[in-house]
Order: sequence, then structure tokens, then C-alpha cells
Amino acid sequence: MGPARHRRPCPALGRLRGAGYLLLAAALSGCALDGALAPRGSGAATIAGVWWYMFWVGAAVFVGWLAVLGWGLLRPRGQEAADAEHEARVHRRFIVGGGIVLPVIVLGSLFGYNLSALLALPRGGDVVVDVTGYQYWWEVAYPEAGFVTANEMYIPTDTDVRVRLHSEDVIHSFWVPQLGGKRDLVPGHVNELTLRATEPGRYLGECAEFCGIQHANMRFEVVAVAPVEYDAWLDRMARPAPGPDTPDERAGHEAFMTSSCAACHTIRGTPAEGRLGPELTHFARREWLGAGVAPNERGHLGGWVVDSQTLKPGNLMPPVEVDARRLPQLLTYLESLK
Ligand code: HEC
Ligand SMILES: [Cu+2]
Repeated sequence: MGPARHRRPCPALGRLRGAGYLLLAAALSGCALDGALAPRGSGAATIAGVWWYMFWVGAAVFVGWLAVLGWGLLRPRGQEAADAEHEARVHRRFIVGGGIVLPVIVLGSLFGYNLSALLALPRGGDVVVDVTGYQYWWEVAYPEAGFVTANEMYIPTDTDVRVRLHSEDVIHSFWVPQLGGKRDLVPGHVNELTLRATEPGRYLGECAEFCGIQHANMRFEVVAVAPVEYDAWLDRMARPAPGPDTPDERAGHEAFMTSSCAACHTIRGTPAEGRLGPELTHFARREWLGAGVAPNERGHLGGWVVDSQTLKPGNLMPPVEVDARRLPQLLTYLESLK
């Protein structure tokens, strides 16, 4: 093993360095962790704690296992036969220690940690929100304030929010990774989940149980704001729809009310009282369209109204015949629903 040997390029070393870069990249991307490992709510923080505990225990077991393997491979050979009695004792110790004692300690500690985490999850709450899953969107109702909205759910920060989960069709699952765990929405049964956001922000939520062809585009946003801001939002949302004020808005309103739109959508304060689609009373205040399929902007909105099946194939809003001259007015009216 002369120094010359080290200077020769070594392919194995190159590969090792590649793996090193990969690890480094993984570690660096860890700084920008998203989702369940970047908790902004007390429930999610507890769950992330379980994740990390399992990770470190798993890592310790793995390293220990590597050490035993290395010892087995590298220890001097040829002495086994010398003391068969001693060898058998060592084997027994390994079987009892590694096969019974160690697993009991490791699994027992995981069980204990899990149990304490389960008990530490937030429960109940003074603010109640009813969330109903539909293929492929979310209805969000505030029973105390007495209004219904869709796909966007405001909650006050540092407050336990009791989310009651319903389904009108199939099983869905409500999951806001940064705020809490998952919970199924089961037809004919009410489940509950408590969310407590510790920081204001917009948090992505999604359906976590396959529910049909557009399951992947069944998203929503939880917007956590300071309690005063939340109260102002409630006041605003409880009001009926504004307008129509301008001639264009009035023409668009007319187009909406006289076509099939009104049979499927509710706009409070107007004759539109359909219940098959999302409530549109304050639709223009939402950031997203079609449960997260596109930003809520005029271009996408026009595409959606003309044929939502292009943007979200298989969703339950059929293509609707809209007079091309009326379309801009219809969009203007929808955009006025602040
Ligand atoms: C047969 C019922 C039906 C009719 C008719 C209908 N819609 Fe819909 N609409 C739906 C459903 C269901 C959705 C939710 C689709 C999804 O996101 O999966 C929806 C979604 C929407 C959305 C997006 C709402 C959001 O927050 O994402 C808008 C806007 C909308 N419809 C406008 C209209 C207009 C305008 C008309 C008339 C030209 C119309 N709809 C006719 C059922 C209907
Ligand atoms: Cu779903």
C-alpha cells in the first residue's frame, strides 16, 4: 500500500463521492422541509415528533446491526473450533439478546412514544367547522356564523378548531399535513379532527383517500389568520353576495340566473339555490379554482365555465352551453362576487 496507490483514480471512490453529493443534497433539501415535516400546528408537531423518533431509533438499530455484521466479517478466523462450548454460549446470548430483549426494548419504546403522542393530540375545540367531501371538492360550513363556502377554510390561529367531517358520496380523507393528521370522511358517519395552527399562513390540504378519477385534484386551503382578522372574515362571508352593480355585471347575473348554473350553484341573496356544486356567494375571494386545479383568474375561469372538463376531466360539472356574447359578462359577474 504505497502512496502511489492513492494517486490512481479510483472508480469506487468516485461512486462514493457521487453518493456523498446525493446525501448532501438530501440533507440540504432537508432545510426546506415541507409538508408533514414542517409542522405549523400542534397536532402536526406531535406527529412529526413520532416520525423523527422512529427515524432515529431506526437509524440506531441500523448502525448497530452494521457494527455486528462488521464484527462478524472481520473478526479473526480459525478459532471457532477451539472452544465450541464458548462459541455456543455467544450464539445463545445473541439469540436471546438480539432476538428477544432488544426487540422488546425497541418496540416497547416506540409503542410508549406513540401512545403518549396519541394522547397529546389536540381534541375538541370552541370553533366548529363542518367540512363535507364531494367528488371532487370540499364544502366548508360555519354553523355558528350561518354560512357555507367551498375549498377554502379560514381558522383563527392558536385556537382549537373542531372540524366535523361528513361525506355526501364516497369515502374521502381530510389531510392538512402541516397542521394535523388525516381523518376519513365516511358517508353516514361524522368524524372529528381538531386543528390548531400555531402560525398564520396558507396551508395546503388534500384528499388522502382515493375517491375517483379526479381524486388528485381534490385540494383545499386552510388559511390561518389572527383571531381579529378571522372575525372580520366571518362578518364578511356571512353577508349575501354583493351587486350586481354595473350593466355588465347585471347582464352576467341575468345569464347565470336564466341558465342551468343556478340549478347547481348557490349565490346567497339571489334566486340561485342549487346544491350540486360549490357555493359561489363570495367565489371571487378564493385563490383557486376547481379545488386547486388552476389559479382563480379570468383566463382559467373562462376556460372552466366554457368547458370545465378540459381543465379537470371527469369532474361533475358538465359542459354548459353559454352564449359567446354573454360569456364576458358572466365572467365579470363571477369576478364581482367578492
Ligand atoms: C350539473 C351541475 C352544474 C352545473 C349546471 C354548473 N355547475 Fe359549476 N360546478 C359544478 C360542480 C360539481 C363543480 C365542482 C367541480 C370540481 O371542482 O370538481 C362546479 C364548479 C364550478 C366553479 C368553480 C368553483 C370553485 O370554487 O372551484 C365555478 C366558478 C362554476 N362551477 C361556475 C358555473 C357556471 C358559471 C355555470 C353555468 C354556466 C355552472 N357552473 C354550471 C356543478 C355544476
Ligand atoms: Cu376525495
